[in-house]
Amino acid sequence: MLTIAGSDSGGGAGLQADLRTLALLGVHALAAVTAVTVQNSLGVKGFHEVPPGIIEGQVEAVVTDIGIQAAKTGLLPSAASVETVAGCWRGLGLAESAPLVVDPVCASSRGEALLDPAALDALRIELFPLASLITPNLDEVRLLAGIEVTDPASQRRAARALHDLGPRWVLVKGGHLRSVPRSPDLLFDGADFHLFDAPRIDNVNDHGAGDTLSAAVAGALAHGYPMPEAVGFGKAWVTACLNEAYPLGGGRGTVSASFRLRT
Ligand code: PXL
Repeated sequence: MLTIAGSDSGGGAGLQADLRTLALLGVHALAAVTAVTVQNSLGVKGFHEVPPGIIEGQVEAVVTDIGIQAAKTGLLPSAASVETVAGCWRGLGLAESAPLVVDPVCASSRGEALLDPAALDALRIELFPLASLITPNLDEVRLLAGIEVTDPASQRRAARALHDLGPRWVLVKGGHLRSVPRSPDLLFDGADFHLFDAPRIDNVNDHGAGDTLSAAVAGALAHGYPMPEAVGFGKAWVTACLNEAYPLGGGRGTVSASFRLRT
């Protein structure tokens, strides 16, 4: 499968989280790099966007030669990069052949803004209609749908509003829903709601959790799981990874799938 994502030099989130997750799921990961972040456990210090033509070249090179069963997007750092990926999807006819998970990365888990308003518009207008699944957290729901999710009713309202933008499925993640004791993720296909409820793991070392979830879901789709089962797998996976998260440097550490390496 293909991940289209940014590099995190701290090794916690982004492309590095995707590659780690997919390797453990037995999925060969093709990688189109969208941005290089200068980052450590304390924060994002710098940023270099990969030119859209090079993003397009990477996608086209691997899709036309190797082929994909599924794909995910992580950080798409500008409107131009979002439009480029959407253009590749339409041009290569991928919407029909490979499920696309769009993780609408808008801010880091430390709250640092990573996208400007034009890029948010491009996500909504160009990419969401091509997505099999979008996986916003509650900060991203606020930025993308203008809805403040505070309880299960507003979580359902947000899922409907985001579904209206065109993705086949929406997963409104509940990890940041502080009004309830657990972490309820709500999946919606325009007709039915599926709730994926798990214990909230209050681990400060949660860098890369969202990327790990969307990579695990996309990896499960690549293995042929139907969407609700793929989301259930991803939710269980990221919960286990939060349980084993470890500290790094002087700031925030990262989620870990070391449980997978025990015999
Ligand atoms: O976790 C979201 C994310 C994704 N991709 C990159 C990031 C981050 C958060 O910092 O740096 C490259």
